[in-house]
Amino acid sequence: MRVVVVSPTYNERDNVDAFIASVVAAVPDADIYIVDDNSPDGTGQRVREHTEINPRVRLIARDGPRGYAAASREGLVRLANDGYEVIVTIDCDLSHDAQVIPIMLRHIADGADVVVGSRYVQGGGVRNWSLARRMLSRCGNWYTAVMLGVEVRDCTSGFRAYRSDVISAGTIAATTSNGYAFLTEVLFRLRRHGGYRIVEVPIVYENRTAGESKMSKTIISESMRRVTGWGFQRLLRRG
Ligand SMILES: Nc1nc2c(ncn2[C@@H]2O[C@H](COP(=O)(O)OP(=O)(O)O)[C@@H](O)[C@H]2O)c(=O)[nH]1
Ligand SMILES: [Mg+2]
Repeated sequence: MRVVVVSPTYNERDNVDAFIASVVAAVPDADIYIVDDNSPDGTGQRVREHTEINPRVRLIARDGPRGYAAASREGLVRLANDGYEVIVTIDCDLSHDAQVIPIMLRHIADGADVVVGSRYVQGGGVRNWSLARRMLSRCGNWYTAVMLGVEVRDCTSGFRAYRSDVISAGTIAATTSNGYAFLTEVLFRLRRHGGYRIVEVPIVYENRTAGESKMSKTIISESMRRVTGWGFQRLLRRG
């Protein structure tokens, strides 16, 4: 299988070295793409230095308005078009344990279309997250399940593996979210499309120790608005 690991970054200079090392250790044969939004802290420059010593590492340097969704969409669509068979998405802040990637790849080899690294299945969890952040994540997932009927327990996990046909089907290219709502939108669109096998594997999410979270009120309110909107769309289609 041709596998690529892609990570969107914004101000992750203090994490990117350890991140790349962890992915190389977990999946030495995979290519690694960092999609950087012109980070002011020089993340892109640091990645460029990696590309000179490791040909498996590549940088997609974006210009213009930044956004988790735009960077993820661009990376996924481009890499699917480049002919990779499996695309793994993972955060660069070391919250996601790269050692889980081989487990995800095994599920894909066994016939899964999408594998979601899940905090909310047996064996999964969260370490060092504030109570507020835990509540936000739990409530968000509960609301999403109620509104959208998506059966995935952790809809906002960005640690996933996609068989690239899933991306070529237009479900991901068609997304319109800006923030982390993108992650829910992808699952909602896959569900509406139908016929995809989505598997969850447990992950223990570690809160970042370097750099800052980009979670914001704008991102939270976008998620609430979007999930509510998709929920009503779903009800109307039924009726
Ligand atoms: N390219 C890009 N990456 C982003 C942006 N916002 C967040 N990220 C990356 O997305 C991943 C998750 O973001 P993070 O701030 O850790 O979110 P949290 O874990 O939900 O607090 C990290 O690798 C970030 O660097 C953005 O606007 N553009
Ligand atoms: Mg994070």
